[in-house]
Amino acid sequence: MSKDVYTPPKVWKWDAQSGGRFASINRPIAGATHDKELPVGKHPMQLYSLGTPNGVKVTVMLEELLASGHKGAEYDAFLINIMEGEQFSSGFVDANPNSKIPALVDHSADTPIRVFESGAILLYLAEKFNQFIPTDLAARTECLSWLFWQMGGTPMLGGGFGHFYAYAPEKYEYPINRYTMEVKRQLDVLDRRLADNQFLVGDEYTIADMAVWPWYGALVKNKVYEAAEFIEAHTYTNVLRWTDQIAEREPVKRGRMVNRTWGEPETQLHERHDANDFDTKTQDKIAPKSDS
Ligand SMILES: N[C@@H](CCC(=O)N[C@@H](CS)C(=O)NCC(=O)O)C(=O)O
Repeated sequence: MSKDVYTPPKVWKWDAQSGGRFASINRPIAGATHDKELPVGKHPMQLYSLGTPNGVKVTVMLEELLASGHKGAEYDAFLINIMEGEQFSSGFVDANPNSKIPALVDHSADTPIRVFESGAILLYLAEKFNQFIPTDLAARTECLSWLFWQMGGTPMLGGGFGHFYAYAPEKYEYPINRYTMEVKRQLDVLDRRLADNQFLVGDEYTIADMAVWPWYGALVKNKVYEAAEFIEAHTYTNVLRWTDQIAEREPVKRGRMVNRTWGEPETQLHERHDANDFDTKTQDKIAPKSDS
């Protein structure tokens, strides 16, 4: 237990940077910091994102829809450099008042429809194209339960465990213990579910898998936070089996490359405007390294 005890003042003031990896972009206020419109490409779907787990959920879904023959899912994926504060441009705030990637604007409607929050984007696309969400009420409800499980629970993994284990300027035992306990519990929830189910909703691959996989799959494969040994990832054998199975899908391989700006060059496609971009990749933007 740390000996440094913080006594909060009566009123918190924004007068010092907290340190840590994201200190430069953290602010206690919302809204735009500068005027700049978002670019708009040629396709119905305009995605403004970055290849973090939250971003990958959506690019995997769009690639899955395209692979299933839904031409209406053609998309332009523009890169939002969150370390440079591009999520605070007036255009981005119009698309997502919460200033976080991913944000989607569907231009196929008479009036463009904006969608923010990765879970809402997955649900919007699943309903629009009637795919990757079961039609049977019980299975659909199970799918939504797992989708909301991810959206509600993962801040404990990213903002809690990942932040204090990997990103905080100093290591403190108390928050690391608290969030490790919770993340291991969550992994056990998944592992038990996947022991007798191929996917989260039985035999059907759905948006629930697309939401959960980029986070928990990356965690057990040591692709976020370098914590696999610490959390004994090898013990979650069913999660590992499911992670590998999903990673084999071609649309998943493509989706995880989009808006990715770190790792081996062949794993990155900074922006995606055409299906051929995967074959003729050009990397002309300097962009941030960020897994979450
Ligand atoms: N609940 C949101 C979380 C999105 C989120 O946290 N995005 C991060 C990157 S993974 C971001 O844009 N951070 C920029 C910032 O906080 O200013 C979602 O699922 O869409």
